[in-house]
Amino acid sequence: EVTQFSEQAYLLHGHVASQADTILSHLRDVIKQSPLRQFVTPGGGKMSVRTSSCGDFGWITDKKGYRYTDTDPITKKPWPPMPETLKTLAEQAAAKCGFESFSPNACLINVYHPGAAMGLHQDKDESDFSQPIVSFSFGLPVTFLWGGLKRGGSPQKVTLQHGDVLVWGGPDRLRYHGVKKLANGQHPLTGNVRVNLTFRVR
Ligand code: MD3
Ligand code: FE
Repeated sequence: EVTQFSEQAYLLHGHVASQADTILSHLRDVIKQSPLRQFVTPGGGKMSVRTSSCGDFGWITDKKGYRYTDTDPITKKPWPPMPETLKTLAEQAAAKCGFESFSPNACLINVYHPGAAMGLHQDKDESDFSQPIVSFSFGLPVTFLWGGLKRGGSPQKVTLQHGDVLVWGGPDRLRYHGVKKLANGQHPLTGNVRVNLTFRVR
């Protein structure tokens, strides 16, 4: 079942739920090589979300700013490769929404514990905004917020659940978005956390 929010913004309900076990085991492998960490933003605040990356590039932030790098600043080694199954699933989801030539080279892994949230922001650290962003959600549900192309106004709310896939492209690629504070809970596959993957072209 597909919900279209806007011109080129789609929610594929439970689309990767049946592959969750496989995907999560690939992720456990990735974060053994490049551990989850809480970044400090240029403003000096520590992010509540725990993050890692896989693929040719990973997203980082520090006092100097937000950017993609080809090495993990903790391990000083290249980011772990993007598991082929994950890349293929992301490409298939994008294709279902009309993005036939999507080939992500970065996958950002966000892990939310209860209390973690992500404020409204735009994803602007990539070089080609004509490329969509594909996200997979696992584990605990959260309220996702999506707004307009400018700050201000009240964002729309939608619950993201285990196995849900979002695809944002075209004009919707630059919408403000975020997630509300994660509530306590338990999920059979992830325990007390929510896991979000975002596949991008740097
Ligand atoms: C809409 N992550 O990593 S995923 C992020 O749940 C991020 O961890 C959130 O925002 C999370 O940057 C939301 C869904 C998502 C991702 C990117 C988008 C929605 C988007 C880019 C543009 C518009
Ligand atoms: Fe984002």
